[in-house]
Amino acid sequence: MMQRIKNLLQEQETLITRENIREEKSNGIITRYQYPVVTHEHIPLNWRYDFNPETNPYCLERIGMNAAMNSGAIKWNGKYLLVVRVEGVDRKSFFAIAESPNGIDNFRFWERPVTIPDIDPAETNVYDMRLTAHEDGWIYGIFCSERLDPANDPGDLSSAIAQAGIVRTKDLINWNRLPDLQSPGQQRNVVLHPEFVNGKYALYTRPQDGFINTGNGGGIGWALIDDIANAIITQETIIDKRYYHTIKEVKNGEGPHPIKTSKGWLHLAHGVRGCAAGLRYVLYLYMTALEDPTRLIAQPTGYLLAPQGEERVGDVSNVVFSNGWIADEDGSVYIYYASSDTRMHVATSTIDILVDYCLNTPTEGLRSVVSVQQINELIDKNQKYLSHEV
Ligand code: M1P
Repeated sequence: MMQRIKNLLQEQETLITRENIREEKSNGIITRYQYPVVTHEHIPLNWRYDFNPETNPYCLERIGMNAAMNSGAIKWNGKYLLVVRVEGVDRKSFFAIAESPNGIDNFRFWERPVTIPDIDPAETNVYDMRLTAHEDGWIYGIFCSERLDPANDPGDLSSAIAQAGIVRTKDLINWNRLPDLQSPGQQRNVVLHPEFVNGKYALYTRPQDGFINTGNGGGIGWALIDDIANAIITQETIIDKRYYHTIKEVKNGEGPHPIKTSKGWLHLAHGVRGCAAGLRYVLYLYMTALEDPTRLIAQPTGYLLAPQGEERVGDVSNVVFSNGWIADEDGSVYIYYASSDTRMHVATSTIDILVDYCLNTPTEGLRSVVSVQQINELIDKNQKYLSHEV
């Protein structure tokens, strides 16, 4: 093998096995870590280089990788798995599984990328898979399936159609493809609820008028599906609305499927607002009732996690996005998020802390005057503690 390949393998091994370090500074709700957990540099070298000196005498990278981002997550056989959205330098995304023994470092890709059965030659790009181990016994992956809009004017090579592709597996190696979700409009950020509801499959949806703009799509939706092998949305209700002058004014989308807690379903989502720099994506939490996952019971104001430091910059700057988290048996929660459509990170917390945050953070008041009122209420509550100190 060429010496350069040996050196590259060595460098990659050092990157993969680097210990991740907890950041000391925390608001008590989540803990960030110093290094991204997966980057395009983690992608195996034998996917990128031809190791044969005869056919690659200059030892050039033959297939370049651009990003490792928006990843689904699941705990599987005691390991923490990410179904990473890998994006090549050709702008095409595909899925590949990276596995870690502890959830915070040592993520290593499996031998080969995931092979998704091809059911339509017009499908051009696939991305952002949400994994759900459903009570029916299958593990489902729902992802965005994208193609050029056939109704485009000639010369318009940008307007596209987003719809939800559905696969299922029992071993995360062999994936069966089901027909795409049929929806009256476009869909991105579709997520399968892990339990049957009224005997039906339940989906979190994100109705949108166009490929980028949600238009009249009022927020995160909910739809019951009779047959997952022929999934059709007949009725959709909005359960988490968008509001003027909030972090989700422009659009929002369900992250991974919600975690079941004793106090309700705990949801992670992204919210988007516009500003002079473009769109700003942040992550937020909300809760719905156990017996009725469509009924909101907690809407803590503002964001849980926003891009900071190097997270702010990347291919699509000022973005954090999550479609994967893992709730461990001991109550720990690993929130996997991508920054700026470029790299993957982890933030940790616990179910108890996240539920406490949801139930006891003031609710969005929609006006500055309410924000000031909320601060004054907290100051008043704290008075007696301050006087004790003095
Ligand atoms: O570029 C930011 C994100 O934009 C889209 O998300 P949404 O549909 O909510 O706007 C997706 O393309 C996502 O992959 C991307 O990270």
